[in-house]
Amino acid sequence: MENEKKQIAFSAIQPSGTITLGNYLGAIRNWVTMQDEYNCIYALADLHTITVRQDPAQMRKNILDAYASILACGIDTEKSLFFIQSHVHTHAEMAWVLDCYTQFGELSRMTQFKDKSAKHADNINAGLFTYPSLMAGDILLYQADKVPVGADQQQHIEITRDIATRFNGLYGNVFKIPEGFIPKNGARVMSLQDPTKKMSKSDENVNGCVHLLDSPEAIMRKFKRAITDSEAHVHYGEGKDGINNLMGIYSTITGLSFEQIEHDFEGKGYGDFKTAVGEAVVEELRPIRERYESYIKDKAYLEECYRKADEIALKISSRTMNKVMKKIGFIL
Ligand code: ATP
Ligand code: LTN
Repeated sequence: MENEKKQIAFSAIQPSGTITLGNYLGAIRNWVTMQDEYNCIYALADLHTITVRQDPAQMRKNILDAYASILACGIDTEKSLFFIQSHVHTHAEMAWVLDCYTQFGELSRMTQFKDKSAKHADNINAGLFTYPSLMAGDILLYQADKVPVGADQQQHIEITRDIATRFNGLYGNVFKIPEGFIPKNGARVMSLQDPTKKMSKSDENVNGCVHLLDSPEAIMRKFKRAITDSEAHVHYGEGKDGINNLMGIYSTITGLSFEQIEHDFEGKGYGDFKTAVGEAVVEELRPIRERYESYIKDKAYLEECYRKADEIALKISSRTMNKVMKKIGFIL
């Protein structure tokens, strides 16, 4: 964190269940690679998870599991800050302030709000609606330049930029206007059972979603059962959502281009290809699962990591928070 010349990257993930292959390929893998080039600040967005009802005991477990999993993916606490959002009170404060600079109309256009309110029709709470201003606050508090996320978060990055620009227009240059950092490959991993839908932590169909901590057997089974089409010819094309998705996953992990993959699987059937994709995923996730097993046993170490990061995050974010309060007219 010492090198002030480096740009700042900020991102967060909700500890709302077991981390998926989609979260990993779309976001976390980039968090890891960005650590040398950027000053990286990452958070577990636990405040965001209560927009959907959570069981308290399960939520406590999910938070620690997600913390250990992300360390296991390669987040190095010597290089990056990795803190817990609810431990840093400026996030809730900034969310309230930004709520008052965010328009009802623009929040109504958020597709995640529309999707989640359809899915949780019995609990369309105000937090679900104002979720983007909490997220905007997360990013703006740290004056982030880049926000590494999957493609589904593009709209939330746009609204963050709009809110920041509006605020700056009223009070001068308070916030850095951040940019999304969305990978070319892996930005939108689809469900293995319904490749028109994104792979999601909260998918009810367990076969559609590969979790970071799945056993090799479970991973292979899920890929072997992946929905494809009847053509049995490995190539990228319109109407081939299942194969396109598998090719995307394979290409992201191996670094092979789509042309190379098509060439390598010329004359081979979908069975061979599914096995190859499954094996590549198993090998990518194996060391992560192994490291997770050792981190999760050491709760004292996890606590030491997040307490240290929480404290620094509070210090950094308080600078922006105080500036915002002063500009608005609060007496400090
Ligand atoms: P939930 O199902 O609880 O809404 P989620 O699986 O969508 O959760 P988030 O915590 O909302 O996960 O997202 C964390 C990060 O992972 C974000 O940067 C998001 O863009 C990325 N991400 C989520 N799902 C995918 C996916 N299927 N493909 C690529 N990136 C994804
Ligand atoms: N809303 C994000 C998680 C999130 C986030 C953030 C991502 C919360 N705060 C700040 C980037 C920056 C999601 O993935 N659903």
